[in-house]
Amino acid sequence: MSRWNFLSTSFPRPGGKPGFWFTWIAYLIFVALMLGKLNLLDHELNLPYIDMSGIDFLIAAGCLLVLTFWILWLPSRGVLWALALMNFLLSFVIFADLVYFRYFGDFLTIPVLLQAGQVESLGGSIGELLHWRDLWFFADFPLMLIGALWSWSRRRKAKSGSGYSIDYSVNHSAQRGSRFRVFLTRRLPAGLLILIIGFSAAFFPIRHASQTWAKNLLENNWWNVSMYNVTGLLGFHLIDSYRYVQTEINKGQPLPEERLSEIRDWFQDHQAARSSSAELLGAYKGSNVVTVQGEAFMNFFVGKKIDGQAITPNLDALREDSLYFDHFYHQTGQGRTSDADLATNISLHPLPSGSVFIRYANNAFDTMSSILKKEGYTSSVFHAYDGSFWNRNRMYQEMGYDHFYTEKEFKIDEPLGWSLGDRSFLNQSVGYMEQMPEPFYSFLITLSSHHPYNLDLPEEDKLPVGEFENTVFGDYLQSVHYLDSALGDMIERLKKDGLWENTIFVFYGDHDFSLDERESVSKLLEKPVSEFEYSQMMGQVPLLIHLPDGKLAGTYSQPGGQLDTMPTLLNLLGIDAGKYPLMGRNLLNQSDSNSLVVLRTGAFADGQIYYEPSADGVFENGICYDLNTGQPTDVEKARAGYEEAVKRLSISDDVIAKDLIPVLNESK
Ligand code: GP9
Ligand code: MN
Repeated sequence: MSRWNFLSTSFPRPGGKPGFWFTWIAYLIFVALMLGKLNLLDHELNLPYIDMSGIDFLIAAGCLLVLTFWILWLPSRGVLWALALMNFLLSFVIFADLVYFRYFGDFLTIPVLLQAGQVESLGGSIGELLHWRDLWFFADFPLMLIGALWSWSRRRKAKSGSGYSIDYSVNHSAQRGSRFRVFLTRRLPAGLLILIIGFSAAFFPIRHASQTWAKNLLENNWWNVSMYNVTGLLGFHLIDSYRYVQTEINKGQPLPEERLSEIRDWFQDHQAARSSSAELLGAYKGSNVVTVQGEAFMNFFVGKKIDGQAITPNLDALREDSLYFDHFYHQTGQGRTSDADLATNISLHPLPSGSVFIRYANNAFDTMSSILKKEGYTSSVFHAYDGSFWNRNRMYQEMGYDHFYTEKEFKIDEPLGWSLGDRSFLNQSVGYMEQMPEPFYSFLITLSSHHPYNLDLPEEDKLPVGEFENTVFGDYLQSVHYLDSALGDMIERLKKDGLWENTIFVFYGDHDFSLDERESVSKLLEKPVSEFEYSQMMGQVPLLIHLPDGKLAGTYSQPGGQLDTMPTLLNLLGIDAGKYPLMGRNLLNQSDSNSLVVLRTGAFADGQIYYEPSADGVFENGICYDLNTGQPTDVEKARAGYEEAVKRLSISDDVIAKDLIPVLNESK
């Protein structure tokens, strides 16, 4: 027998088992199809640094072999079923990643899949994200079906006597013995060979990249896109799964003492940045706080007009006697709305993958609600939607709210978009506040301006959007104009019922609108918008803080971010935020001139520069922009900020993963 005998065998007889050559050919067709689909995905994503040729192709093929080598260990007939199943599964994964990427600019991860129940609610949006050409991903499915029917009909024929049949007179234990021999001499070595080839093709190039041009790729865990650029999609999912299991295993293990003291020192060193000047500490002690988080509400259109009509007339009026932060960044990650909520109410960074609300709802956090309750506040959160979305029911309990008003507690008298229209939502919420003992903290999350923005608005709420009529961008402007109008009504009511004079009113946007609309934005603003300017617009949301007496009003242009809201508000209420392990800074603290704002992607801004990391994760390949000119400048100017940004993200990740808030509070 030749030593290559594991490769030699025959095609199936009708009704007989498919031979080993047949298995190989089917397997190779499967590999070719999958690589074709991965190539198609890459083409659709159109990312730099990866083009599925050369090394990228080798890694993709290697990962595919590692994922599927075991199929060659199966008995012949099982091979076809396993290939069909894997084709189905992987095609689905590739396609799901594509759709997810079109909306979030990111890849699916295990933690995101654990929040998959939420995908249902994206129904309307998903329709917008599908294209007819996507059918190519499933073009081989009809062939698979024909193959399955063909094999089924041949087996039927064989059973009914025509053609070949199995010889039942053969001794069963002899059959088993020969099957085992076939496994040992053919299938086992074939599968192992494929595993070794696949592992070498994927592992060595990835290791080489992570030791050279993509240094620290695996350690600096902040941007899935840079990981994809090195590992390809399957490699990314393999590493993500490994990391998820590793995180789950590590959850219970305490941090080494040196790391803990490094973290303690960081909070200690930044205590002053969280604290307040003496004259502002407690300037509004005892005031109510009403914070409204606006869905997908960005900053680029605030104060702008379209055909002479203001897009945000009510915010424009509110800006007159409010603090308006016009370089305020959202710091969200995959947890979207829930991340904005975390940043604002807990002052920690979101995770590199998934949502803290879902992954770490059991942690003990210092929250706006829990801290204010110690000062005698009543605290409530309002969101007219299913209370389980983003695991809010559970998380809000841990965050120490007295009550969570979900859709069940609202009269759906203005159905709009996903749920109740913002106008009625805000109005009914104020109705609840009017009954509350003061002081109170109320946190409200709006929903009408959610993707895909195609609201069925009554005529009086429509903003004439001119050339943007019947476009997604036009719909978006309509939806934010509607939220602005609903806010106007809310403020009116707060003024009428006398709450306004004793309330700090806060409004900010949760994140960007998930659209690629640079051209439309430039038309709206009637000026060219550079790529850099557009990326800034995507990163920035407005923050308005109206103080009960309208003092300190003006435009604040130092960079700030959602993590900074909590320390800023606590100090105004007379609570020294320096005492708490928060990662944000007090936006009104003049002594801290650096005002570093770190985004989950590893990008950061300070008063002078904005650093945009490179998709390959290498510091030197990132771009450092001078904020005064908007032009790239020497990347070395960003080095210190970069090191601090990396440090902050990893500290925040450890604080969350190791549930460190109680530990840090103990050691104060
Ligand atoms: C629904 C809402 C969803 O409760 O918070 O917003 P999203 O996270 O998809 O922006
Ligand atoms: Mn949102």
